[in-house]
Amino acid sequence: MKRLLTIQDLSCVGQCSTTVALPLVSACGVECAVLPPAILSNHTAPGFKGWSFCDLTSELPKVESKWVEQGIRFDAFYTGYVCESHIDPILSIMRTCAEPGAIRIIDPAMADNGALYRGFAADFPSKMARLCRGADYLLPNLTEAALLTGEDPVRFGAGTARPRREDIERLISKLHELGVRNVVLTGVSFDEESLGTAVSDGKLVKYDFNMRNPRNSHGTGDVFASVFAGAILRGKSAFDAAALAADIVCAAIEATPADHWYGVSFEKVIPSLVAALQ
Ligand code: PXL
Repeated sequence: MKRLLTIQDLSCVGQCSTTVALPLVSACGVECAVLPPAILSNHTAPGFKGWSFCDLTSELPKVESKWVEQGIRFDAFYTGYVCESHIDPILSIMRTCAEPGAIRIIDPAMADNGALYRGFAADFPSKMARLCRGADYLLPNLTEAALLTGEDPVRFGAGTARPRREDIERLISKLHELGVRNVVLTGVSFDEESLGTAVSDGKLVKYDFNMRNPRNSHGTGDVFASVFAGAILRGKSAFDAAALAADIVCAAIEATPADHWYGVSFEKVIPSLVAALQ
């Protein structure tokens, strides 16, 4: 069994980051170790009125040295929502605790709908870009992709934005120039009805679309990235992993009760994920 380390916050309530990654990566049949660089009472998206934030930056080198002492290494790293102070310690852990050939899956979780999440400074994307360099798979949404490449996040990522194929492919080339091997861009849409991903290995861009669900759901990026990471470690191609992840996201949105506002009910679709990877 492959062993993956996910590094992203622990939001105690909210169905995002670590509380999504641990069950979904495990359901894929991949061992999931966790390293939360911060603990929050809940996520920071609108709906919650506030949040507590316990920063664990100073713990990261201590954890790393214990792992190095004991020869604990990982086949893959999957990072999500992190803050500026976490980036150098994470880069160090990904160097010192890697099995030979370990892969890096980076979700630059910092923005959506044309804007940075609350709490991030305007220059944060340039810090996140340092974490993206050397990624085997980079999983931005359109807003994050624009912010990482100096493009206009509103033009690409706001609700009404519908960039053309040539714009999408320019964005993807710029993401490869950051030092990324494979780009999996989410939130791509060329018409009203569909929403999908563009998957690029630097030579060819392939698109996959599902029916758009008009509901505005939170935490879907984390569901997508977690299933993608698990499926990659189970030997799927980037395109097949992205297509499976998108199907699971759609099913999770559909399974979510109408009055459930802070996340999606991914728990209900775990059986179909397990079956898909059997
Ligand atoms: O789902 C991304 C995410 C993760 N962690 C925290 C968040 C968000 C999005 O808002 O606030 C703490």
